[in-house]
Amino acid sequence: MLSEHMLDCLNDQINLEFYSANLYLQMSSWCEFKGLDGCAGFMKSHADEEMEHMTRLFSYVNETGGLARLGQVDAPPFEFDSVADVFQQTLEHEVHVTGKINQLAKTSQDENNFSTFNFLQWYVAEQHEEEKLFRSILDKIAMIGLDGSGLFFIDQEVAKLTKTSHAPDTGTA
Ligand code: OFO
Repeated sequence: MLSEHMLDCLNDQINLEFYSANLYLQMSSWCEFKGLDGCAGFMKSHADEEMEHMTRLFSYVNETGGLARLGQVDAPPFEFDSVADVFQQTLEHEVHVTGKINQLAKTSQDENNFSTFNFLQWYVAEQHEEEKLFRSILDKIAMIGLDGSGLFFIDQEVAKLTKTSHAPDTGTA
């Protein structure tokens, strides 16, 4: 059973996961437009992951007797200064999402809603992985640089991460 407040917070998070998916899909379009096929594939697969995050929340709300509600989703930005800008904005967005997940966990704890608190632990672990992943990409960009063939090598390195970036398997939800 979810309180009205908990339900509203979970529905807001559903909306935010949709926005994340659209943001990363839009970024994948920008990367492809710039000939960065590795980065485009990576961001597209990350957009798919965000839709899985959304569906996981959507199912949880409905399984718990609540009504999952889909709201209006803001249009994401579509112009970026560079591939470094894409990944910097991605990291900043993930830090923002981590804050929202932490707030959700806090709310569930304050309400003694331990089922929801337990459900949210998957997201807590996922946010740790996502921030780590995007920080590592920014580190690679700083190391390799964007000059000359640097961009080509970054695109290749990011393409490799598409195959190894998995969501954590905590066995919940
Ligand atoms: Fe990239 O994070 Fe969803 O939750």
